[in-house]
Amino acid sequence: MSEQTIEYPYLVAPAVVEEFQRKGFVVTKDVFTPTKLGHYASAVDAEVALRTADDVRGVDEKTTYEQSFVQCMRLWETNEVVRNLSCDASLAGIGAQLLGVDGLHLWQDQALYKEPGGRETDPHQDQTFWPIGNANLISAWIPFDAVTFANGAMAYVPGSHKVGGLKPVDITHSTQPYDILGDPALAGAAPEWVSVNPGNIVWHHGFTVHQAAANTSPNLRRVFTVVFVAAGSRRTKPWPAFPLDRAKVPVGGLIQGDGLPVVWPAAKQQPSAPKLLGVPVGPQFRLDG
Ligand SMILES: O=C(O)CCC(=O)C(=O)O
Repeated sequence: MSEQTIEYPYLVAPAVVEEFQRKGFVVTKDVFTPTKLGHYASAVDAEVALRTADDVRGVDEKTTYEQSFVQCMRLWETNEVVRNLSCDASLAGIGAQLLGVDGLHLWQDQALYKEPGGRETDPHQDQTFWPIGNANLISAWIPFDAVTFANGAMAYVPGSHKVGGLKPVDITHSTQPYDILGDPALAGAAPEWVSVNPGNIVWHHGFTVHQAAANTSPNLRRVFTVVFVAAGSRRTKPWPAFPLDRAKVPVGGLIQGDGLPVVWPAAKQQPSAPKLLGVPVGPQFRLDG
């Protein structure tokens, strides 16, 4: 990859790339100005409000999983301002630099709003949820408010991305979640808590073991996440995964197609929304028919 010729809107210092590659997570500072972040946050707020308008339950009336956060997925598909955020070239360019890859597809975005009184998010790896094997995957965790341990900060197990996929954790609690922190591969390594101010972004690798604290504050913890997968990655298993099934990606096929736009290198034109939005089933989606 000829880095000299690539113009990144946000250039990541080599020490930050090195930290990400060593620990599997890192903070990038001042990615968005307060004005730009506020503009994006208002759009995500509006989309979350629209999608949850019928849900009047208090946090203690929700399922264990729902008590971790209000989860609204694929907001870029229905809101043009959120699309600008999820396809933002600064963001995707940072993801490419941290992973050390030439190209990225958007995998998914989602709002994760942890309500006051919301429980912790159980320790897990993201990538084992999806039939994509060892694909290079990275997630941007974008807080709209200052986040500390008291209102739901994340903690990451340093170096855990290097152990690869462990047993998947059922964070939905439909079965007893696997105690991944006790996995021998992690050798008892302790998660590191990360406080973060709005404008800054915490990045983690798809195999990094992470969790979030409960929200003991009186305020909503508003976070938006965008997940990118390296161009050239392939589907490895047949089990269902909405973005792959929608784009009709077969086992062994490249992860690309409608709903999986290339976001790095940045296109001159904004990617368009996929033709098929699917039917929402809670935060998830299924294909029609
Ligand atoms: O924000 C949270 O509570 C959990 C976030 C998470 O697990 C993720 O972004 O992968």
